[in-house]
Amino acid sequence: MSDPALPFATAIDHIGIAVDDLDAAAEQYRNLLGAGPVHRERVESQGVEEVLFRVGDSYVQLLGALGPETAVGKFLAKRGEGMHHVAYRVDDVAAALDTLRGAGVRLVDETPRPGSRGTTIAFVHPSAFRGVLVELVQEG
Ligand code: V0V
Ligand code: CO
Repeated sequence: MSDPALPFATAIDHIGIAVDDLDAAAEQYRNLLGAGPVHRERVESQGVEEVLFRVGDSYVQLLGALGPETAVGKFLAKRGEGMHHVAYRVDDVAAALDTLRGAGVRLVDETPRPGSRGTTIAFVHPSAFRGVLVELVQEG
């Protein structure tokens, strides 16, 4: 079914977790993971503030909503705190989007956009991945 010459992704970049209180959640995760956050950033275009923890070559991304009408704000109101998305690291987001589009997968973003840490990202609709919202992340 899959072509080993064409791996979809090179790693799990991060797991996004929606939280009500970013400061409290960051403190709790610092104690649980035994290490402090490596990054904090407001991404106005996505309506979030994030706190990142490093785990191996991947991150845990705590997400606070910048308002009730944002993606994470609506998620929190509907479902409460919990896992919000899985982000796959890819070499080329635009190419990965083309591949998925060609496979008939429903996209959220038709074109790549800026993420945190200077990354380029795009979201794929949860219906394509069995109820899990998927993000594609290109570093650098
Ligand atoms: C909503 N649904 C989800 C979901 N959010 N399912 C799984 N995971 C999620 N995160 C379901 C919801 O339960 C409904 O299911 C259905 O989708 C429609 O829900 P809705 O509340 O009406 O939401 P929509 O359709 O307005 O928006 C859902 C999408 C939206 C996924 C399209 O959240 C979106 O555009 N997300 C992409 C942007 C984003 O999430 N940004 C924040 C992270 P039923 O009830 O119909 O079954 S920013 C980030 O990660 C950054 C910056 C980074 O990493 O660098
Ligand atoms: Co993310």
